[in-house]
Amino acid sequence: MKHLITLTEFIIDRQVEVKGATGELSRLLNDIGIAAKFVNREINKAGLADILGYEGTDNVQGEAQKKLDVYANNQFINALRAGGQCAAIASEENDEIIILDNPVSNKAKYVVAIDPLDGSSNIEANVSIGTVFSIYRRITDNGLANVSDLLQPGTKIVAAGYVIYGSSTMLVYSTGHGVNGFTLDPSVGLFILSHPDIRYPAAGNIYSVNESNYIHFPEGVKEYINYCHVDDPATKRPYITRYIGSMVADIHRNLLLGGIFLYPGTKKNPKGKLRLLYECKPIAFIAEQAGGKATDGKRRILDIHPDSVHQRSPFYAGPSYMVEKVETFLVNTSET
Ligand code: AHM
Ligand code: MG
Repeated sequence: MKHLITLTEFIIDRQVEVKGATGELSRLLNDIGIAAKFVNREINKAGLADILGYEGTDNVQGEAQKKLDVYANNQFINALRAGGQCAAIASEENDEIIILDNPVSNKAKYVVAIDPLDGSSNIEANVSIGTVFSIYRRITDNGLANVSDLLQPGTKIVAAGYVIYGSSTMLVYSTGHGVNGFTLDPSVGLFILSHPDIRYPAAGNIYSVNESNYIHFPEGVKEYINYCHVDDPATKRPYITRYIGSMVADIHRNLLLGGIFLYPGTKKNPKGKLRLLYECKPIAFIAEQAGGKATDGKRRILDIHPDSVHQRSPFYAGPSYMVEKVETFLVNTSET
């Protein structure tokens, strides 16, 4: 039988690639992998929520899904607290950052920004959802971490990735040396290296956008969408529309099959919907590591210095030439 490489083995084998790593990052990544397995287990039985009975729910439609958000958040926070390698966490689920105050965490080198369960509106329809995570080296000294540790530009990311809970569950991550994907074998409970060195395909023909917002999009985005519709076999157009409405799932498919993901601003919400710190930046890190590009329509996402934990940003990610094409349509406008 071929030797299978588990996530844990891989993390340890590759830890030398990270400058200054002494094992803490490996343990932190491993903790995220373990928490993801618990979350995966709960997601797999989400359809049974009403039958099995979730504590505190009254069979109200949607309540179990809300619980799953909370469950995932708690699971990741508890894993990071227990692991002791993380000093503070920014989560989509919490207004304020969580400062882990105990003697071990106070000495931890890292902080984590996480969206524990993204695309949660899709749970009740049994559609893929995901977790998005990123790890930074803290900038404060030992003691209590603070928000400045998390408000760093994406260029400071030490490791980032996502978990997709789909027809298979996969964990995809990078420490800045390429992107690798691991598929969970549920029978043995191990993430196994299944997608080594993921790169965007050279040519893509998928575009993923919530086109129902078309009328509200900036003119440049409308023009780009019109460009996607044009019949031009030489450039593989018209492109194929694929939109799940779970960013992780849309990004993952486009990474493997070749496509661009767009979440532009609109007149009503000029910054779009997605959150810079824990949705856009980790995905931008993966996109770049896979040979692609991620921008807010004008600026490289990883260069943007966040002002606040929950700030939003327009988001375009995919193969470089596809993202650059959108940018050509946005060059003469202030809207993105
Ligand atoms: P959420 O954080 O509330 O789950 O929202 C984020 C999700 C993304 O996964 C997805 O790309 C986007 O919202 C879809 O939004 P829309 O329904 O506006 O197309
Ligand atoms: Mg989210």
